[in-house]
Amino acid sequence: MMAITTLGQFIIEKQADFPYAKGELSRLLRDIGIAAKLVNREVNKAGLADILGQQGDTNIQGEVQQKLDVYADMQFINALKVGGECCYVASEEHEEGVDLSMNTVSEKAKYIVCIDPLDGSSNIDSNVSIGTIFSIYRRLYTDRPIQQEEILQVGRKQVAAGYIIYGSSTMLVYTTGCGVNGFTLDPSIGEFCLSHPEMKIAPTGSLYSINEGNYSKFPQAVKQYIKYCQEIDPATNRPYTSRYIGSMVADIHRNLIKGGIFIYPETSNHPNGKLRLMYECNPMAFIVEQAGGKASTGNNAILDIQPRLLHQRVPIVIGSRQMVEEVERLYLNFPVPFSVCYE
Ligand code: AHM
Ligand code: MG
Repeated sequence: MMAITTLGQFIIEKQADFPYAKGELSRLLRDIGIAAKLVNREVNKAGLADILGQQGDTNIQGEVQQKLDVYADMQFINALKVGGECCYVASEEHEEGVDLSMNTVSEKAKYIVCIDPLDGSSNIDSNVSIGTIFSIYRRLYTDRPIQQEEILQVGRKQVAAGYIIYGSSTMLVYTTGCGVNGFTLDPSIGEFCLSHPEMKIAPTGSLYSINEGNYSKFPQAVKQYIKYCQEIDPATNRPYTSRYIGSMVADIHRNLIKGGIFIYPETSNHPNGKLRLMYECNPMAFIVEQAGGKASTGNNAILDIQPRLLHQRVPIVIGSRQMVEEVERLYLNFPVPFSVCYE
């Protein structure tokens, strides 16, 4: 029988690789893992409990909040508050971040967490996979109240990032900058168990994921790439297969396993795209790059964008390295026609 490694054991083993680590990041990851299990429990019984449907409030993006969004946000923030390792949470559900540094337990906390507690929530009512995305930064100063520049750090400064996918099984996938590992929740023991060690994305693949309904609003480079995906060329395994769930975590997770590309570009009516830099694009970019893939706006590496706003949107092209590079080549031929300003 194969020995099981739980997420908790794995985190502790990895901490031993860093002799000066004091365990704070390990505890923070553990806290996120615990909250994920609580959210998973509610997601799983969503059709049974009176938790499906909308809460009646809108979040700062003007989107209607689903009840589960609110529940997930509360669980993650509570776990981070009680855990004491995080001093500030930037969440998709809050216009301003949540400052935890006033709590005695977190006043010396060294970490900042950016989180989308429940991404793809428009899929909840139809039982389609949804996810949580998180990103962790180290504080720059510990002798003053939290500064804006500490919250808006460039993606390359992430110390850890991960996602949880609530799908046909529930998985937690994360990186601390030394590769990517995936854990599947075993409901019989209530533990995330190492199931996908050292995940790697294939250099190329045959899946492309994009909301083609927006085709007429896409920039020329993306239109050309879609044509390229649909052309017949047995040498490059084309035509590719189109797969789009409409849940970023699920789309990127599938492409990570099978090889492929996910694109949410700028459009004529949304010149900065839809997805948010701080808690959607940066963490997914860190994970995919750590797995050997690439993440770009079409012109620039996602991880090199200097954030200016907490809820800033950016176009994203992410996945198998060679596929992303093909899109970048097309962007060189067709410069962005819209006024992309990454805000
Ligand atoms: P959300 O944060 O409001 O859930 O929106 C993000 C989601 C992503 O998961 C997904 O890739 C995208 O929105 C789908 O958008 P669209 O319906 O425009 O294709
Ligand atoms: Mg989201």
